[in-house]
Amino acid sequence: MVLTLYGHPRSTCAQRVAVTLHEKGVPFKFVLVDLVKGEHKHSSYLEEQPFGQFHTSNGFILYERRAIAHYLAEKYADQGTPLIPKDLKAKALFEQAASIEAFNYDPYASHAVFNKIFELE
Ligand SMILES: N[C@@H](CCC(=O)N[C@@H](CS)C(=O)NCC(=O)O)C(=O)O
Repeated sequence: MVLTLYGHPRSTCAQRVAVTLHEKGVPFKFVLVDLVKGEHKHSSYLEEQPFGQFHTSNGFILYERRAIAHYLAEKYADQGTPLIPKDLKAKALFEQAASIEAFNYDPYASHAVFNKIFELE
């Protein structure tokens, strides 16, 4: 079953997953969820994603961009660009960088993106 990415093309969360799929050479289907029209808050959508945000499914529903990217990196470890190191210390440094991105960088960068690019705040 082909993996389907449900999201909006301008969503940086969905874009991150799309980049991961591209790097791993995984074909996928993109289904537009129109955030402007509020499609992500419809009851039918909330049955698959209770937070009303983007997600992926290939029969296995998954959300949270970092969880999806890690899942794809490990599921397709043997194809495309290697994304998560196997060596213990290299992997620890990867996890360190991932935590810095999630907790020290993204909270500030995402506000700047929303302010300066999307002008939403
Ligand atoms: N913690 C989630 C956040 C997902 C998220 O905020 N997605 C945005 C698009 S980038 C969204 O769908 N926003 C709509 C909303 O939260 O109502 C993740 O890291 O994937």
